[in-house]
Amino acid sequence: MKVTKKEFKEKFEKRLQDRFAISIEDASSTELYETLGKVIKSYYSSDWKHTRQDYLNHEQKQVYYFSIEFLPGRMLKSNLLNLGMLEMVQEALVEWNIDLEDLVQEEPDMALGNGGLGRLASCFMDSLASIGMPGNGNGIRYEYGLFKQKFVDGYQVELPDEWLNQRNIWEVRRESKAVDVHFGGNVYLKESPTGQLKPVYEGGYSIKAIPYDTGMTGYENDTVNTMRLWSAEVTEEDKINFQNFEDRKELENLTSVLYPDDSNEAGLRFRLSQEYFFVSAGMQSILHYYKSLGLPMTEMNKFIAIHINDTHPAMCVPELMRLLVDEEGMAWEKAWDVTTKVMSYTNHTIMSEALEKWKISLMKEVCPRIYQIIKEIDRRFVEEWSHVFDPELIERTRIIRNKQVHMAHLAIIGTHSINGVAKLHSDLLKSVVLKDFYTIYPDRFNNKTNGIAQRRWSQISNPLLSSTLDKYIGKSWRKNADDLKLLLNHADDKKVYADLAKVKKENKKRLAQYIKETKGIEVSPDAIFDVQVKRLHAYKRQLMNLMHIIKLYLDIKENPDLDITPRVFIFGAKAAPSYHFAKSVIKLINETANLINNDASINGKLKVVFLENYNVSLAELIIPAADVSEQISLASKEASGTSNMKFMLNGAVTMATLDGANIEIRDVVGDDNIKIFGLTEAEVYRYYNEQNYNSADIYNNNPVIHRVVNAFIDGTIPNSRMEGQEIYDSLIKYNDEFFILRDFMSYCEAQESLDADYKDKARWGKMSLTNIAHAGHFSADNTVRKYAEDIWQIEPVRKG
Ligand code: GPW
Repeated sequence: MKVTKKEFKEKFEKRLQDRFAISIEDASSTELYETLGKVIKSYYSSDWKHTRQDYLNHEQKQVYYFSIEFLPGRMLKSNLLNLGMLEMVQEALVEWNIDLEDLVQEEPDMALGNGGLGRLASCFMDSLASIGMPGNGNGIRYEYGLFKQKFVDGYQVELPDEWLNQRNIWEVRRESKAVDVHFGGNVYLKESPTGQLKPVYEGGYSIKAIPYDTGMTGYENDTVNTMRLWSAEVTEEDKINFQNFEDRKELENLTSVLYPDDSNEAGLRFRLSQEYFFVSAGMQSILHYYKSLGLPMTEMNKFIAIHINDTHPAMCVPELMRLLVDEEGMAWEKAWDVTTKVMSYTNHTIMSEALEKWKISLMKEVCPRIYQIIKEIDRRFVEEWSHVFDPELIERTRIIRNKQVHMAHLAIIGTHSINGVAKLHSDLLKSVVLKDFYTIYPDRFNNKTNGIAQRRWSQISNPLLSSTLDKYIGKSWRKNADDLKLLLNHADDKKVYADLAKVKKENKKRLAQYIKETKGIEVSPDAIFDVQVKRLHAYKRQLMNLMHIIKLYLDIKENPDLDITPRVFIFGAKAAPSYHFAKSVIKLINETANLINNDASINGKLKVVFLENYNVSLAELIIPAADVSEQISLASKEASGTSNMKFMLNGAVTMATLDGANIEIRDVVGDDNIKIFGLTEAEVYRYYNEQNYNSADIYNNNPVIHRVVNAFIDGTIPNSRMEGQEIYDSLIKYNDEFFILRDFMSYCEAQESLDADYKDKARWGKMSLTNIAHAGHFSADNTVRKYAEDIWQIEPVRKG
C-alpha cells in the first residue's frame, strides 16, 4: 500500500470533521484514535474484500483455526506496520503535534485469552496473513476479557475487563451471516420416508450466533484474512420459548465472560455451552460457504481444513458429522472419511489436570445430539480396533470411559493429525501421555514447535533494536526473520555489542520510568533486569525464583560487601481467581518485595518489582528491557513456552531448564549462550518411576535450603504467616510436587555463573547477540508454513 503523507493527512482531517465536526487542535486523544482507526480500516478494506474474493474465485483451500482464546493485544501499530504506513503516520501526526503513542494508549488491550495458548493463536493469525496463506480464525467474542489484576495489601484482586465500553473499532458485525445454535431438549431418531434415520428434536432452545469479523492484515502483502468471533444473542421471539429464567440467563450471557483458568480443567456446564456455541456456529458458517461453491460434499477436505486448538473445540468432529449425516443425508462412513481428513488437532499440555473431560450427564443436557454422535463414534472405534489390539488398550483409549467424555480421545480419533508444540513435548506425547494412541495411529503424530509473530516482538515493541539491526544487516530481516543470522557476521564486533547494550539500556530506562510511575519504586538501568512473566502456576516455579531472591537477600544481610551485580527482579503474572496456592505465591512475592525494597542496608543491590495486570501491551514494554529471561519450569511440564522466544529475540539470555522449547533454543544458540540447570526430563521420570523423591531429606541435609525455606515460617517475610505456612507445607509436608528443592542449588549456581558473565561486557555482548541472531528459527511464519505443508495442505493465495 503506497499512501503519501499528504493523502493521509487530507483523509484524516476529513474523517475527523465528518465524524466529530472538529479540527485537529480541538480533538481529544479518543477522537483522534477513533479517526485514525477508521482511516486505517479504509485503507485495508478493499484488500480485505479482494482477499476473500481471490480465495473464492480460485476455490482456494482454506484453514479455519478454531480456538476458544485469542489474545491479539492492541492492533493499531501492527496494522500500521503491516500496511507499510507506520513511519509515515508517525511523522504526519508529529506535524500536528500529536504523539502516536498517546493514541496507542486509547486502544483497549484485547485480551480474549489467558496466556500462551491464546497468544499463540494470535501470533498464528498474524503469520498466516503475512505469508499470504488462506487462514481464518474462529472463536468467541467475550464481552469481558481476562480480568484486570490489582494488588491490595499484596493480594491479587480481580476487576472486570470492560473492553467493549470503548467501541471496538476493528470489528465488523455481520448480521447477515448469523446462524442459530441449538441447545438442550430431547432428541430421538425416526425413520424418514426414504428409510433414513433422522433426528427429531423436542424442546430445547435456539440462540442466535452473530459473527463479528476482524481483518487480519498481512505484512506488506495486501492480504487481509478474517478472524471471526461469535456473540450470543437471544431474540425477543426466543425469549418466549424459555421454560425457566435460569436457562434464559445462562444462554443470554453465554459469550459474556472468558473462563480465567489457564491449563486447568473448568468442568462447568456453562463452559461446555460456550464450547458448543462457537463450534456449532463456526461449522455451520463454513458449511454455508462450502455449499455456495457448489462442489460435492464428499470432496470437502480438498477445500477446507479445520484446526482444533487444544481440545476446547473438539466438538468440531461430531458437529461436522451431524451436519453431514443429519442435514446433508450423507452415509456415516463417507461422512467419517471426510471429517477425519478435514480435522487436525494440537495438544498443548501433558498435565492431567488440564486434560478436558465432561460428565456424560452434562453433555446429554447441553447438546444431546452431539452426545449421541460421540457415542456412535466411540462404538465404531471399539468395533474397528478391538480385534487388532489388546482389548485393554482399546478400553483405555475409548472416548467414553467412567461416565465421562474424554475430549483428547475424541480429538485424536476424529482427526488425521495430532501435534505437540515442541520436540520434547511431542516425544512425551508419543512415549507417555498418548502412548496407546501412538500404538494405534503412529502416522498421525507429529511435532510443530511453536513460534512467535516476529514483527510484533521486535519492530513494534523494540524500534531501537530494529533500527540498530538495520544498520548492521540491512532490512531484509524485517520480512524474513531467518536473515537475523546475518548478525553472526558481526559476532566478534565489540562496536556492535556496545550498540546493542545502548539499546538495551534505553529500553530499561523506559521500563524503569513505568515502574517508577506505577509502583513508586526506583530501579537503576545499570542493574541486571531479571524477568519472569507468564501465568502464575506451580509448575512454572515462580516460587523457586522467589527462593533465589530470598537467598540473595539473606546472603547480603550476612555479608553486606558481597560482590554481586545489582539486580532488579521483575514479575508479571495473573493467578486464576480460584487458584489458592498461586495467589499465596503472589502475596509472598509482594511482601518480599516490600521487605527488600525498603531495606536500606541492602544498598540497592536487590530490587523486586511485581507489575500489576500483565498483558500483551505490558509484555511489549517489559520484554525489550530484559537482560535475563526466566524459563524455569520443571522439565517435562511446560509444553513449549513462547515468551522464551520473545526474550531471545530481544537479546535476553535465558535461564533455562531443559523443558519445552528451551531445549531447541539451546540447540540453536549453543551451550555457551544460555544458562541451563536442573533435572532433565528423564531424571524427573526416574523419580516418578522409583517414587523416591523426598524433599524433607533435602531440607534436612542442606543448610542453604533449610535457611531459605525457613524464611517462609520464621517471620523473615512480614504479613504472610498463613501464606508462608502454606508454601512451607507444599515444599516439605506435601513433598514438593515440582522438585524445587532438588533443582534449587543448581539454579543458584547457574545464577552465579550468569552474574560473572554479565560482568564481562564482551562475553555478555556475544551471548546477547547470538540469541538475537538465532531468534528467526522461532518465527511463527516458519511454524505456520510447516502446518500449511504437512497438516493443512494449503498454499499461498494466487492473486487477481
Ligand atoms: F492446558 N497453554 C496455555 F494445554 O496457555 F490447554 N493454556 C492452556 O490452557 C493450555 C496450554 C492447555 C500453553 C502451554 O502451557 C505452553 O507451554 C505453550 O507454549 C502454549 O500453550 C502454546 O502452545
